[in-house]
Amino acid sequence: MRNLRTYLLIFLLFPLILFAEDGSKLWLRFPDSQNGISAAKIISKGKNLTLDIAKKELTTYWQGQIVELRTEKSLHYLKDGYRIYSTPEKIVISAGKQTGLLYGVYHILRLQQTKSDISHLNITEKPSYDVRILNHWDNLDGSVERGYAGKSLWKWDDLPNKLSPRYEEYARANASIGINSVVFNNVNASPNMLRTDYLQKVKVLADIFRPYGIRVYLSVNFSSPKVLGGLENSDPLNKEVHKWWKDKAAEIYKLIPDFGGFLVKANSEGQPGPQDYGRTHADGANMMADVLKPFGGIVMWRAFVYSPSKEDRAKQAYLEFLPLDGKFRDNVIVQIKNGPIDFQPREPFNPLFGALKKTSEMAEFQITQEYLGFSNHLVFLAPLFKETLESDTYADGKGSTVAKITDGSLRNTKITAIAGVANIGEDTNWTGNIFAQANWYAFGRLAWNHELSSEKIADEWIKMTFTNQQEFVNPVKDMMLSSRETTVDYMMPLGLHHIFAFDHHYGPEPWGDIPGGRPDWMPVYYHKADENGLGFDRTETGSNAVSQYFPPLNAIFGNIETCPENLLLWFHHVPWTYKMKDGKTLWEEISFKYDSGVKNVRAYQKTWDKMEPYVDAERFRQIQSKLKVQSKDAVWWKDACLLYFQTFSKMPIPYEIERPVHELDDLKKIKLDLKHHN
Ligand code: GCW
Repeated sequence: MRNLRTYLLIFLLFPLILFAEDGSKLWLRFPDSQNGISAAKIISKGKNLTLDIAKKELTTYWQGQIVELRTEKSLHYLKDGYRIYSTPEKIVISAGKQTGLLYGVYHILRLQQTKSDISHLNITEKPSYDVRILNHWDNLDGSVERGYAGKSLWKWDDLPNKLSPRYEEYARANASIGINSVVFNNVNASPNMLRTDYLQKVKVLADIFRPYGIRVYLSVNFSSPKVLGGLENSDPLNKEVHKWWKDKAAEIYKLIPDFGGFLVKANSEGQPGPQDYGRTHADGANMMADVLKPFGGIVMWRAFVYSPSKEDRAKQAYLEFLPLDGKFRDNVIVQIKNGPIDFQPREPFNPLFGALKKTSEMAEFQITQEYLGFSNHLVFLAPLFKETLESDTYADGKGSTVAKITDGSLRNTKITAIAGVANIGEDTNWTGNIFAQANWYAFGRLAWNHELSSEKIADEWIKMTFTNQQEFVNPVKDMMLSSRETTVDYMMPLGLHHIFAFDHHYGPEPWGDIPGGRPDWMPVYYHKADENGLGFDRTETGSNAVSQYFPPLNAIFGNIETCPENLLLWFHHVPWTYKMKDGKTLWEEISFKYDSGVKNVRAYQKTWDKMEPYVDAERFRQIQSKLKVQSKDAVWWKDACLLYFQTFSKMPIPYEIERPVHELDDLKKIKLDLKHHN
């Protein structure tokens, strides 16, 4: 009897389980042609796993005319790109490689899903970057550094025998937006990653990903020869060390012939590196590059290096790497965070971009929201990514944007690449917040084509993920497009940075100054509030970080009158009474900024509540509830920062704005128990 009831229940619940709107489908919500009419007649020659996937996607989801898939040698110059054009009878997708055909198929499915005109197609696409890579900061124990979507997707204990279906779903999602490379493990890398048993697990994942056009890479620990190989040291100039890496490379390529290469964090935040042996970053990178070279592998060497010294942290990577320009092998690419400090809500671009004239450079962005409210806050990151990419470095004269410096169009760069630190975990909806899926999507789309506008990317994502109804698309798009600026306003307006709670970085702690702690990890190091004013003097009278920028930027940033106001406190220590362009004093301006951040989040709540008729109840509620948290957090940020800075400015919070609802002393007592796994 009981059994019968259970069966009945399962039977009744089955449709609910099947159609659960839990966000797991991401933007891949193509109408199933089983429910409609599949008109996909595919003409294609050849057989190959990638082509099989392309065909399967078409037969399952395409509802338009006949599609011909055709590889053409003459299109090799498009790399992973493709051509799509219409003839009266059919749509032709042609590409130099099968992966190009797969990307072309996702392109027309996207057009179908966004209800775009597909009657006269004439499209040629070539990706902006060759290597479009996600960096997972996943540890072998299943934790994820700075991960806010549950544990790691990679089940190392189950591999290589037990395979989660999500591995393939993940590969498909990446392929659908053009991501073609993956680093599985944290840059704070365990030497064990290179153990033979782990490499066998990696091989199995590589085999699943390969048909989706994805190559795998690993973060490696510089001390691996010593820790894993039992050698005396890991000195890059030690012949035995070189041999160890050479043998390791051979072992890897035997298992994974198309292995991409290594990502290395060395001599940074306690990680080992060549400097432990008096060698340079170039010595370390080149040694690895040499062992990978015969197999076609590359080294992505991170420039995120700084130590607690008298020198302004923002200047250190540049000082370290500039003397090494021209000393790196041609299969080394220096991976540079978008800003000079660390993925803050707003930073100027990193002055290393363009400065290394004889070295390949790539940008690293953070998709995971370490400094942007974790997976609780709705912050659409395309505008942040684009702000950096479109920044003019002036390195080779006007128009030397970060995008052009890194995509090879300005310089004859051997390798072109772009990296995003993944926000993906085992949560059902992959990213912990449905709107955070848009950041994974945006990174992929910009890696494919950095000229796409944020507006276009948001528009596509909303239509694919939710609905094409304009009543939904327009307000939600507005909300997404303004969300990054809103977050800057309630967290760190006008160039403020790194005033987060210690270690976990969730919430405000501008008063943070732990006695005996590393000064460059303390908020007071960054905002320098005192009775005169606020901000870090990086002009000639201060740390002179401005000198690391090419003219005319050094002068523009260095002059308080010409410095863009959204970076004012990054570069200047500004008097509280300083008159801003709108006539307000700095103190008033900053107060209004915090207030406007809060008001905008409240407005997002209203916008979202009105969207209820257009979205399924499940996703509606999830997002509604996240916005409540964001709203509360925004007030927390505003009160904490204004009440604290007021102890220096000694001026009233402008009477037009909402009064604080917290006591500063209470806010100072908040200690969240959010462990971060290093
Ligand atoms: O911002 C810091 C993070 C660390 C991270 C480091 C890095 C992986 O707080 O968690 O370590 O950046 O990028 O190496």
